Amino acid sequence: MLRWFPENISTYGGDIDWMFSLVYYIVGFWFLLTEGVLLYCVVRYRRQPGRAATYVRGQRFSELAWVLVPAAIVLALDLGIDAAGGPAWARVKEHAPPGGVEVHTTGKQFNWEFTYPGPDGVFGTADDVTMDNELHVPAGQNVHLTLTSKDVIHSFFIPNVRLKQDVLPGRTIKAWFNATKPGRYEIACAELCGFGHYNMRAFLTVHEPADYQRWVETQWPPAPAGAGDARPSTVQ
Ligand SMILES: [Cu+2]
Repeated sequence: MLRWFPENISTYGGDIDWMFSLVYYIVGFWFLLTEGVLLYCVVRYRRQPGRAATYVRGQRFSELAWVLVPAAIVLALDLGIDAAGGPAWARVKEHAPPGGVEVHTTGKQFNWEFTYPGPDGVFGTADDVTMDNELHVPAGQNVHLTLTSKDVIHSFFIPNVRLKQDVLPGRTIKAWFNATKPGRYEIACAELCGFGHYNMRAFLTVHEPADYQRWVETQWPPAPAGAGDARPSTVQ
């Protein structure tokens, strides 16, 4: 595994790291091999007195093979990587597990805005709770994000969770994660989005479930008298 990565705290992070390592080692191997061959040829066939360069027209099959064989190898490796990474990709991008906490996330120059449904459990009502640059979630539970942008293209990136998703104005995109280790982690924008891009930084706080419940009780407004309080259902 690649040791310089930030600590993985998400349930699918191991799959992402495995895919990254696979690509890294395959590309690394071929990079070293091809650069080695290139250096060898540069030295071995350097200009020498009395030796004329050979003009290769690339018409014979033995000459074409220098292009076709590497192209076939690259294609085979690409397909192999696709096949190996397919299940992990489907798990992360296509089959979000049900249940857990839902947060609407909006990118804007130059903040991340997080909106919770509030005590009534419904988005778009008066008791919604919105915070700039603070995402709080319970450990060990699915977190479903609905991502959009108010202005330009941003990219929502939590390195420790191995989640990176482009955020586009005019579109809502779903993403999910399940963070297993309580703590405070950095959220960044990974798309150059304007002069304040460098400062588009937020934090993910992963709480123990009981602490998350306490956070909800202290940070969210109380449920109005007589109205149902949907808060307990946010933590199963
Ligand atoms: Cu941005």
